[in-house]
Amino acid sequence: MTNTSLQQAVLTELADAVVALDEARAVDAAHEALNESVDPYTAIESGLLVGMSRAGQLFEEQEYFVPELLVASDALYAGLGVLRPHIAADRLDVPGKVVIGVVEGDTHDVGKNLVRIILQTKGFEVHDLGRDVPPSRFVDKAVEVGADVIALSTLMTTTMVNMDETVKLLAKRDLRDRFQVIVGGSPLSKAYADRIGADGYSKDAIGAADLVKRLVQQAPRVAT
Ligand code: B12
Repeated sequence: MTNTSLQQAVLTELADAVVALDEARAVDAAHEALNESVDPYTAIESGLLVGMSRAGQLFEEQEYFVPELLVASDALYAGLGVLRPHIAADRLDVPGKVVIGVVEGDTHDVGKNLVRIILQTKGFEVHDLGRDVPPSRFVDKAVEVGADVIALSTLMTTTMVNMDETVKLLAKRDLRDRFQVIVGGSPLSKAYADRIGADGYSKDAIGAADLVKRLVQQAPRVAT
């Protein structure tokens, strides 16, 4: 096999391991990816995440149910644990602080965790509030740490409204101008971000890091 086809085979194996709900296989495939010099972020995006999206497809077809999805995300995290330390870290010229979390009512945190990991490897100081986070916790934490950016994640159409609620709460407390707000998650779009008055949207984790960098550079804030 050529180098490229070996690398492609490893990406397929990473995806298959997640679909097969097999943590040990995901770990082996992640090591194999590193041995074959596959870029770690490519291994995550074009390997592990492809597997998670196929598992999601099987959920929609009612072949997989919630327990299978939970084990699929365990396999994804197992592979991620091997790959994560190898993602190249950057040094930032403009440091920034980000408060991140999944909005109230939603417990899907794989995407939020990836965004956090990429932001951290890019050098940002990240305060992760976890999942099912009420609007007031985002606002209170951002004030407490003197954040530059509040990053909101959701995967469910039913909980998107809590992004809007968070932006409204900032306005109500006269804090809207103090923080940049960015949103992401699969049901979202730039149009939705604009509609609720957020400062940015990105469809993936790398884009999220570029967005945060741009927003912090545009309006560097001094922590209070
Ligand atoms: C895995 C999964 C689960 C796991 C979650 C495990 C975990 N710890 O996260 C479990 C099994 C727990 C689960 C539970 C449920 N799930 Co579910 N789940 C999924 C699934 C298959 C994959 C989600 C995922 O992890 N994707 C991979 C990540 C990497 O992608 P991502 O989150 O989109 O993140 C990327 C981008 O969006 C972006 N991003 C994400 N956040 C942010 C934030 C910012 C600021 C930025 C800039 C970018 C950004 O960057 C990320 C990386 O590139 C999806 C289907 C799918 N194909 O998406 C359904 C899905 C999201 N689930 C769904 C449902 C309905 C549920 C349940 C209600 C099921 C039930 N009946 O109990 C519960 C929810 C309970 C709750 N209240 O939260 C629906 C939601 C439908 C809707 N209303 O919109 C989906 C779409 C499936 C479907 N088609 O029906 N689920």
